[in-house]
Amino acid sequence: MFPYPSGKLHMGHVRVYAISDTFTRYQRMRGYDVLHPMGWDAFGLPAENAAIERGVAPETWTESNIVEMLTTSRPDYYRWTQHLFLQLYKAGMVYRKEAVVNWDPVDHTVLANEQVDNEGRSWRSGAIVERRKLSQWFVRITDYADLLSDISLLEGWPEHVKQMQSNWIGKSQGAEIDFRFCTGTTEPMRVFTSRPDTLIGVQYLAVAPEHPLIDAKYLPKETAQQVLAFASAPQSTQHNAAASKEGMPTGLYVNHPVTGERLPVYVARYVLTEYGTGAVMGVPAHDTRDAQFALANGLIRDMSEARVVVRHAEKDTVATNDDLFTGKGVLTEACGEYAGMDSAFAATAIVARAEKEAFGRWKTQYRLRDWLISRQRYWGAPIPMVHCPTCKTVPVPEHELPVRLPENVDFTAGGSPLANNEKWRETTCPSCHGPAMRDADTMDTFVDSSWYYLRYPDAKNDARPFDPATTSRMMPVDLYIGGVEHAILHLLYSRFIAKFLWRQGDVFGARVDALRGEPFKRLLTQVSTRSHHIRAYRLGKEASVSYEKMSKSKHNGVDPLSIIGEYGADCTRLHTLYKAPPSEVMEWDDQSIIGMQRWLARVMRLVQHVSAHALSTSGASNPVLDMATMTTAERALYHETHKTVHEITETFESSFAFNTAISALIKLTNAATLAMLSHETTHAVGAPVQRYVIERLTRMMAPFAPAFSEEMWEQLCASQGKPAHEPALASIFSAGWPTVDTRALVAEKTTCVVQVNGKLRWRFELPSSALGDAALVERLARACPESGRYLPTPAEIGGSTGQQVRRVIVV
Ligand code: ANZ
Ligand code: ZN
Repeated sequence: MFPYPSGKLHMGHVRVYAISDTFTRYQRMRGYDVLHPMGWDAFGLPAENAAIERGVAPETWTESNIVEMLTTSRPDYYRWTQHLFLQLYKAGMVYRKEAVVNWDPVDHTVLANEQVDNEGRSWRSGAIVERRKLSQWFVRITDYADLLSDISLLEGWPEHVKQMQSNWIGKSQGAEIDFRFCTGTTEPMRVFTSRPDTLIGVQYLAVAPEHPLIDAKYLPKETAQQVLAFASAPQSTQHNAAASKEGMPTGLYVNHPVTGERLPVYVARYVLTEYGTGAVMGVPAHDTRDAQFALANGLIRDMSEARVVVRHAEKDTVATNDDLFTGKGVLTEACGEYAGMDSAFAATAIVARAEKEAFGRWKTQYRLRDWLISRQRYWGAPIPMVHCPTCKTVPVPEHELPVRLPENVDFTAGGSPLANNEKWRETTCPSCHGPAMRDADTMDTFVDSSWYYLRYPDAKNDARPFDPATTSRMMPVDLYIGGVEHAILHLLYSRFIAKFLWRQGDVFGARVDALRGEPFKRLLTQVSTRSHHIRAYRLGKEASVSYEKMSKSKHNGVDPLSIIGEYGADCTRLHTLYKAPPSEVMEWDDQSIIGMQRWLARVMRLVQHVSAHALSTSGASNPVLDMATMTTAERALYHETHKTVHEITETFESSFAFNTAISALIKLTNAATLAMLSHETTHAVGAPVQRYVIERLTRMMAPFAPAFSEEMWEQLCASQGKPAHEPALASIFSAGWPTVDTRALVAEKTTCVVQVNGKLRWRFELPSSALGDAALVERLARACPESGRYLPTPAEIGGSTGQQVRRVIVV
C-alpha cells in the first residue's frame, strides 16, 4: 500500500517497507521477476490543511515531500482517475442524488459515516459533525453482490480482515412489514425487521428524522411544527447514548396488520435514515433500544407493560420485568395461533401470512451504502462533469481531460475554493456549447487509491490508464502489504474498482478470472507501531471505525532519520524486523538496536577471517563438499547451515515471521563463530567448509540487510581473486538464494510421541525430513515394537475383539 506524503518519515513507514523490500529481495534471489513499486497517495485533506497552516500551495507542499514516483495528485495520474469516473458514469455506475451528509463545520467538507466517530466528531478536525442536505455524487457499489460472496475466494487473506469486509457489507436476513395509517390515504409505512417473529409484540413505530413522512403535508397540524423543528435540529450525533432516547410522537397512527390495534408513530433519533426503510417497528419487550426509547418517552411506564411474545425455549417462565429477553425462543400465549412455535417457525408462518395478505415479504438487507465520492475540497481530482442549464449534467469529453485544478487559489475566504472560483467554474457545455458551470466537487481520495496498483506496471502510459495486456500480465497482485487500518474501506473500494474493470474487460487472463477480478491474491496486514495504534470495531448495530490521531500529526519522538544516521539503514531495518512479526504491534526502543549492530560486527569478523584464510589456502570458491569426508565439527556446522536455509526459506514461503528468521541467522553466526574463531576448534573446520558456510550466511542475510551483505559479498569475492565487477558475481542478489541439501537435514532426528486413545504410549526417533510426510510417519510408528502392545494386531482386526484403528492423526 502506498503511503501518504505527510512530510515526515516515521517508524511505521520504515517498518512496512522493510517488510516488503525484504520479501521482494528474497523473491528476486529466487529468480523471479518482481515489481516492487513505490508511489504516493497525495491528494486529500491532511495535505491541504498542512499547506494552509504553512501558507503555501498544497501542490508545493506535496511536491516538496516527494521525489520522482507515481503520485496521485499529478495531472498525468488524476487525468486517469477522471477517466475512471467517466467509465463508471457511462456504465451507469455513478449517479447524483440529494443526500443528508455529515458536514464538518471546521474543515468545511462532507465526511463519510466512517469518518465520524461514535461521539459524532470528525476524525480529522474533532469538530461535532452537522447534518446537511447536498447534491452529491455516488458510486453504485451496492450493485456488486459478489463483493460479499467472493470473499470466500480470498484464501491468502487473514481471517479477521475477511470478517471485517463481510461485517462492513453486513448482510441481514429479515422481512419488510407494511403498516396502514388509520387516517389519510398515504402509502402504508414500511419497516425492516430481522425479527418478524416479534410482530405481535409491536407497541409503536418510529421513523428517522429525515424520513419522507416528516413533512408538513403528512403531519397533523397540531404536531407538525414541533416535529419538524425536532427533526431539523442540527443534531450532530445519533451515536451517543442520550440522543438514542430522543424522540416525539408525530400525531399519526397505524393499524397493526394482525391484531388491528392502533399504534402511535414516533420520530426517533436512533432510527437511521440510511438503513432498511428508515423506519422500525418498536418491540420494547425484546429489543434493548426499543425498551429504552419506550420507557424514556412514556410509551410504557415500566417493563411490565412491555408485551412479551417470546420466551426462552428451555425455561418455561416468561422474562421477568427488568429482564429483557432479546434472543430467539418460543412464542408465548399472547401470540394466539402462533403460541408454542419456535422463533424460526413463527417467522416463516408470520411472513407467509404477510405475503398472502399483502402486508409484508422476506427481505435481504445490506448495511453497505452506495459510495459517496463528492468532497467539497480543493486538493483532490476534480469531478469531470459540467452543469448546463439546458442539458443538465454533461460529462467532460475524454480528450479534454484532465480537468486541471486552478492554481493560486485563495484559502482565506473559507468554504470550498473551487465553488468560490467563478473563473474556473465557468465553461462551455460540451453538448450545446452554451455557457455552463463545472462541477465544483473533487473526488474522495479513496478513488485515487482504488486503482493505482493497476498503473504501476505501466506508469508512464499517456494514452490510457494502463495497457490492459501489460497490467493483466502482472495481475492479481501476489502480495499486498499494508496497515490493518485499511482493512475495510481501502480494500473494499479497491476490490470494487478491480472487479468493475475486470467486468469491462480491461483486466483479464486465467489468473484474474480464477479470482473473479479480485485484485489482491495475498494480503499481509501489518500492525502499526505502538504510538499510533488504530482501532476498528463494530458497535451494536452500527459499525464504525475510529482513528486515533496518527503519528504523522503526533511527532512521537522516534525520528527514523536520526536512528539511520546513528546506526545505518540496514541496522535500523533489521531492528524493526526483529522486534516483532508484522502481525504484532512493534514497540520501539533504542536499546536493543545495539544488539543488531554487534551481530553485524560479528559477521564482519567472520567474513574477514574467511577472506584472509582463503587467500592463504588454495581451493575453489564453490567446492563440492562431501559430507562423508567431513570432520564431526564440519558436519555439525554444515548441518546447522542447511537447517537455517530450510527454516528461512519456510519463513518466506509461509509465515513472514522475520523476527524468528533473524534469530536463526544469529544462531548460525554463533555456531560459526564457535567453530571457526575459538582456539580449540579452529582446525576442526577446514577452509572450504568455512567459506561455504559464510557465503551462505551472507546470502541469507541479503534480503534483510542488503547494503551490508553486498559489502560482505564483495570482500568474499575479492579474496577469492574475483573482481567484484565480474558479471556473474557483480551483486549478491545475482548469486541466488541458497538451496537446501536435504541429505544434511536427514541427519537430524526428531522425537515423535505416539498417543493411543488419548494416552501417551511410546516415543520414537525419526529423521526430521520425514515430518512433512504423514503416511511415512504413520508407517514408522507402526513399525515400532511397541505398536504390537497398543494397537490391534492383524488377527484381531475383524476378529472377536472387533477392535480396529479408526482414525490416525499426524500432527
Ligand atoms: C423489530 C425487532 C425486534 C428488531 C427485536 C430487533 C429485535 P440488523 O440485524 O442489523 O439488520 N432496524 C431496522 N431498521 C433500522 C434503522 N433504519 N435504524 C435503526 N434500527 C433499525 O438489524 C435489524 C433490526 O434493527 C431490525 O429488527 C430493527 O429492529 C432495527 F426483538 O425489528 B428489529
Ligand atoms: Zn448544454
